[in-house]
Amino acid sequence: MMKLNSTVYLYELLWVLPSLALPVGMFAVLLVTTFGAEIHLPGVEGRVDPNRVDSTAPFDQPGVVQLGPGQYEVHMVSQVWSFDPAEIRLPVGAEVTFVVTSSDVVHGLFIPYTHTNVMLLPGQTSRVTARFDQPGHFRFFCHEYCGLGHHTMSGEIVVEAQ
Ligand SMILES: [Cu+2]
Repeated sequence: MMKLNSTVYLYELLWVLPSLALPVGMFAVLLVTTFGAEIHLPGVEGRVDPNRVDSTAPFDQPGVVQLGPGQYEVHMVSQVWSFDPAEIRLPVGAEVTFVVTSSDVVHGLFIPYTHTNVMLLPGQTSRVTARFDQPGHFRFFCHEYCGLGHHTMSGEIVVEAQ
């Protein structure tokens, strides 16, 4: 009788320990990615009056600005249901910071094959950096449902070989 009981406890222990190790391990992964790899939710990069986007720098002049050799900034405005600029031309190897806001409702900017995936909130500025090492045409999309024309809200980045 005693032997059976201790075997049962051993089996129980074998199940309990992994069930403790799993959440502890996941928490450790969370700490490493947050503080080690700095993967976290974006903070507030900047504020802009959503009613005055048209007349507030840098959104009064949407487009591509060259900051230095291979360094670019794209000032972009999203609205129902388009991006301004909708076509962006860059040389291959460009490192680009997208500075984007919305002048009406919540939109999103998703550029496949890059790490670019941000929400665009009216009143806030989103800032995200991507590198384009391959020539080609890269479509980008609004990925926050923003009304009837949401599925038509996209643009294109043309990366040109030097
Ligand atoms: Cu949208």
